[in-house]
This record gives sequence, C-alpha cells and structure tokens, in this order.
Amino acid sequence: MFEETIIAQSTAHGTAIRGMIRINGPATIMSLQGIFEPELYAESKPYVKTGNLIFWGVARPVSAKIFYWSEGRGYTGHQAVEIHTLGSQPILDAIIAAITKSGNVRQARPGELTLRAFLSGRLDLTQAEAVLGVIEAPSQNALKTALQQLAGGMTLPIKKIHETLFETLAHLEAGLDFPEEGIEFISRSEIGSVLTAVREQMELLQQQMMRRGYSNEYPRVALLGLPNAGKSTLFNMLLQTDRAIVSPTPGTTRDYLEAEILFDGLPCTLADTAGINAGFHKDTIDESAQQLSKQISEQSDLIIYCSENILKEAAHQFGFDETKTLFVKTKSDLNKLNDTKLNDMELGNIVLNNSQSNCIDVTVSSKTGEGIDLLRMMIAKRLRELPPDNILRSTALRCRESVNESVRLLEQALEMCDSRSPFFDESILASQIRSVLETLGLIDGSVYTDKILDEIFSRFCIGK
Ligand SMILES: Nc1nc2c(ncn2[C@@H]2O[C@H](COP(=O)(O)OP(=O)(O)O)[C@@H](O)[C@H]2O)c(=O)[nH]1
Ligand SMILES: [Mg+2]
Repeated sequence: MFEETIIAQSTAHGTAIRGMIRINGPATIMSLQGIFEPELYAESKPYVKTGNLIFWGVARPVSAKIFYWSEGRGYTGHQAVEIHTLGSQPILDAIIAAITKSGNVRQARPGELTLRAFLSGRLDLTQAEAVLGVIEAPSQNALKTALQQLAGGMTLPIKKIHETLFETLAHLEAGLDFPEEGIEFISRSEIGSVLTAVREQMELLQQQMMRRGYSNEYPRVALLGLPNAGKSTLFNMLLQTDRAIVSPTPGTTRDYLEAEILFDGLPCTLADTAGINAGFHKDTIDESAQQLSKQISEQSDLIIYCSENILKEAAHQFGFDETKTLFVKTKSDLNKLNDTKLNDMELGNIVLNNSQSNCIDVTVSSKTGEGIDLLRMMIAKRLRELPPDNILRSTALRCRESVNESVRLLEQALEMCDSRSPFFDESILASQIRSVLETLGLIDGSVYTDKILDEIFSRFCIGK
C-alpha cells in the first residue's frame, strides 16, 4: 500500500484563514510538477519552500508554503509534503483536483496517514489512539492524558515487560537447545521470581485499564443520597430541563439518568442515581438500585452527596470516599421543623447535631434557586483539580481483554514454576511465555489484525 501516493485536506472543511493539504507517498514531489513554482526536487533532507500554486480554474497564482519530508523522515516515514496556503475551500478543492487528475495520487482514507505512521513503526497502536485523543480532547485534563500517551506513556511499561519476558524466554530456550549437557541457563525458581515481578507490573496496567474503562472521556459526577433528598430535582435544575422524573414518593428513581453538562466551561457526565435505601422498601429492586448507587460512587470522579440534613456520618455509613465528595444540603427553603422530622426518618440511629453542619459544602434550594450558582462553581473547581488519567478510555476498552488474558496466561506460567508442582516441562513453559507475549503484543500493535486496525483508524477523519 505504501507504493500509492495519497492526498487529503488536513484542516477542517469550511472557512478559515489558512488551509493545509498533505500528500504522502513516492509520487509526492512528482505530483506537484507544473502545479508549484519554483520546481521542487525530492532532496534527501527536509526543507521548506515558499512559492506559488498555479493551476487551471483559479485565475491568479496563489502563494503557498511547502514543507517537505524525505523518505524515512516525518510523521509517516514516507516522502511527504504539507501545502500551507489560503484557507479558501474552493482553492483547496482545486488544488486536490489538479493533483489527483494526474492519476498518480488518490484521496486518502480516514486515518490513513496515521495508519502509515503505525505500519512504518513511527508510532505504536496506543500512540496512534493518542493522536485521536489529542485531536478530540474535550478538556485540558483529557489533553494531558492524550499527550502523555502519545509521548509513550504506555509504550514504555509494555516494552519493559516485553524485554523481560523475551530475555527469560531466551534463557529457557538456550537450555532446551542443550538437553544432553544438562546445562541450566535459568532455574525454575529464577523464572518464577521474574514472572512474579512481571505479574505485578501487568496488574498495575490492569487496574489502570479497569478504572479508565468505567468513564468516558469526561469526568463523572454523580448525585447520591437517600431517597427523596431532592437529587432528581437538582439534576433537572443543573440541566435546566425536565429530564429526570421527579416524584414526591421516595425511591422512584430506580434506574439512573446521565447527561453531559458544562460547569464553567468544563465538561462532565452528570448522573442522577437511585436513592440509597435506608429501610423504606426492602424489595429486590431497591437492593439492586442500592447496588447501582454504590457502583456509581466507586466509578465517579466526584460525588454530590445530597441530603436535607447533611451529616458526614451518613455518607460514611455508605462507604463513600469523602475526599471526592461535595456535601450539599438540599431544600433550604423548607423550615427547620420539617428538617428534624425528615432527618429522624432518614437517618434513624444518627442524631442530628448542629455542630456537624460545618461539613456542609453548600446549601441549595431547587425551588428558589438559592445556592445553585455556588454549587456550579464548586463543582467546576473540583473538576479543575482532578488529576489526569494515564490511559485514554478508547485504549483501555480496546486493551482490557488483552491485559486480562495475558495476566491469566502468566498466572498459568507461574503455576508451572511452583516447586510444589510435580510436573515441569521447559518447552511447555516456553510456549506459555510466548502466548503471553503474543497477547500483550495486541496492546501496542506488535501483533495486530486487520480488524483491530480498522476499528482504530476508521474513527479518524480524512487527513489525519
Ligand atoms: N421545597 C422543596 N422541595 C423540594 C426541593 N427539591 C426537591 N423537592 C421535593 O422533594 C421531593 C423529592 O424530590 P426528588 O428530586 O424526586 O428526590 P430524589 O429522590 O432525591 O431524586 C419532591 O416532591 C420534590 O418536589 C427543594 O429545593 N425545595
Ligand atoms: Mg430521584
């Protein structure tokens, strides 16, 4: 496929001050003959040239800058140019039409340039995914994650594991080559301790992927609290719609709703959850709703704990992580008498203590709108403080299976190394380690299938 030369507009379609077109492949320079002045040559070093584009259909020459990369250089490692010129869409269309007319150049498919970069070893698969992560980053934090991954954030740990396993395999196989001499290049227990260390590194990777697999690219914010605390009303208030079903009967929200929402320009996924059951209905639906709340709180980056009477102990009872919780006192328009009554009903064994009120972060009323803006600001502040993830979600979802499978295969290899196991066959262990390597290779793309490539690169747009 590298014999083909491809072309694509890399800047967005439509009006812009500047536009950029990429050509990639062996006929790149040839394709610009008669189109760009002065004449260009396929030199051995990259260069930048300013000149004019001259072609049929546009009356006057259009000034342009050509950035040239020789074979072995640049993003893809192939001969390539970028044409930087006016952002006028008709001009960009005319350039592409003139260049493709020769028949030596065809339109690039989505993600084809990054695919070329991958196939020629300039990027591994996790980095290719990070390219998309950078382009599509919805926030500063998401961008940090993508840039870290692009810089090789995942490549390095996986390379290390690869190297260790390869080395072990080499020792093991060296021993297999000299069976008569009885030379042992590495002992069973030595292999065992190497594999134990590798397992630790892989488990770390596994944990990161599990965590990342929960959330989308946006941080997750969940409204939690007892039934009737006013979560759904607050959800609607924050969304300024009537998406959540609000009802005066406790425990109506048994499923949960999600919406993407901006707080001070920061995107997040806000989830309205089922109330945490405090003994209202002990039926099975409530148990599963409660389960769901617990799960959501674990998977959230920020919890908005809602209660008409906030007590830290209440959240404590449900096992929340207080460091990622905002305590919101709801229904501030209601009077104190009502509060006490509801509090007794809600919390049963927990006695209302006014000194506890200092754990309230903000007091709101969805009826009068009191405190809502402050709450929005506090959420935004917390979102800004979240640490960036170290793996993109798309990568985590794609690789989770492979990591789980390689941990499983590695564990089997470890069992073989156990001195208590009566059976030890070095060649079986060697093939087991090879399976681990092959499965791990799916992550960085040292092993790949057309299907994997298709799934990744079809998500790109043309010109990337
Ligand atoms: N007075 C008053 N009532 C509220 C407020 N927020 C919610 N409610 C009422 O409290 C009840 C339960 O609210 P809901 O949002 O369904 O609670 P959830 O179970 O936590 O989702 C409903 O009757 C709401 O109208 C508020 O700020 N002030
Ligand atoms: Mg509700």
